Amino acid sequence: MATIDPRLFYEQALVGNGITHAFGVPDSCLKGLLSYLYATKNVPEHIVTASEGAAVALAAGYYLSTGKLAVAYMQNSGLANSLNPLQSLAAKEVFGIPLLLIVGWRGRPGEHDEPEHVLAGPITPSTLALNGFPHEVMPSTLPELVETIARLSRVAKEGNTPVALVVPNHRFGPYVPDKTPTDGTDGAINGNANVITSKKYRGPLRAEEWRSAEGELPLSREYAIRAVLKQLYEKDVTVSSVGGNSREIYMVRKENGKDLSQNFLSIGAMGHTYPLAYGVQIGHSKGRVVCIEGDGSFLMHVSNVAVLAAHAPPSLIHVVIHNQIHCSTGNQPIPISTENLLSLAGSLPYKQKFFVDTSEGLIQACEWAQESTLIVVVVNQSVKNTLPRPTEHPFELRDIYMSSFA
Ligand SMILES: Cc1ncc(C[n+]2csc(CCOP(=O)(O)OP(=O)(O)O)c2C)c(N)n1
Repeated sequence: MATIDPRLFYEQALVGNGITHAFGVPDSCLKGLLSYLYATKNVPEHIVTASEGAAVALAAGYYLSTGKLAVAYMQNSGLANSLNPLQSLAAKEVFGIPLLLIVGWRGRPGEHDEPEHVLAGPITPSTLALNGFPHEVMPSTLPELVETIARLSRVAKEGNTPVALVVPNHRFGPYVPDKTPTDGTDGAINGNANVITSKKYRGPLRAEEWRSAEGELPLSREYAIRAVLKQLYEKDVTVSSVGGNSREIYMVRKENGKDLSQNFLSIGAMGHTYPLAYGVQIGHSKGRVVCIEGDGSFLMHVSNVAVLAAHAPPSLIHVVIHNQIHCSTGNQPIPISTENLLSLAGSLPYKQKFFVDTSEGLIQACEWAQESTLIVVVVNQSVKNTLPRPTEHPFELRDIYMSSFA
């Protein structure tokens, strides 16, 4: 069978259909296409993520600020890794965010493959079908493929849904790169950490010290969120994680009589808030994007932060609210000590890092944030007994948020 030239696929099938950005985790079925992307595209046109869920979240965020489809590519083994943000964020039943999955098809029936693909291979199309994601198998000629991508893009946009191109092995021909492949980043790693502490808070504490501070923390999560929202300029937007912090943002906006055009409340996709915010900032040049995330969510897929923060732009600020619990599900402790959480955060490649536990420290950190920034806010565990939940349909929340980028 003749193979498809990856460059022609990118130029004619993707760019020809208005798709210029691709995010994902490599797969051998996509080898030729990936060689082309590695050799010719840089961040943010091509971003290699630590997990497939982050690729979906990036594509979703990119859509919110640009109204354009992006590719999230993966091996079919990684489809399972991406299902949570697909099902609880992008699905037509939730926010209805169109994007194009390109899924390498290992373990295809009739082809000999490794044992780990024996279960997932044959059920790849039915997994997509079961989730209601329209999909097509990659055809073998370029004109057909251009048509297929046009059709899938149309279905994605008209149906507000993720769609998928399933790619059997050996369909892409080789691409011989004319420069050494990179990791897809601009090489910026681990700038100088700028760690400040408030008067009371002394930076990464030992566990014994931390215990003695328990109960004395002045800030609540709600107060921290109010303080961050007050620091926003007119063109700044937020992306917040599942659970109580999004509900507190909702509460504050409603009591101030404001609409939610500045705030994307990510009611699903736990752990994918930072890639989502990163995707939003790709299409947002007029202001900052502030990602407000609980510590449980942050911890869930922190490897994606470890990759993305290295090349995050100055306009992306990550605020992690450390209350030491999964507050939204009944206050279960998060399975990491503050000492270890701060050590972990301290090792991540943001250019500036602030650890604070007072409102003065938090406000100062927001003012000082000039580059890719992390602010860990250590808060107490007091919350209101009842927090409102958005009554608007997610489509309404999506559309009002997207209106702020018009
Ligand atoms: C993938 C996934 N796993 C689990 C949940 C259930 N869940 C909803 S909110 C939440 C806790 C989030 O904790 P954190 O991010 O620390 O925020 P907090 O509730 O403390 O404000 C959990 C576990 C979920 N929504 N999605």
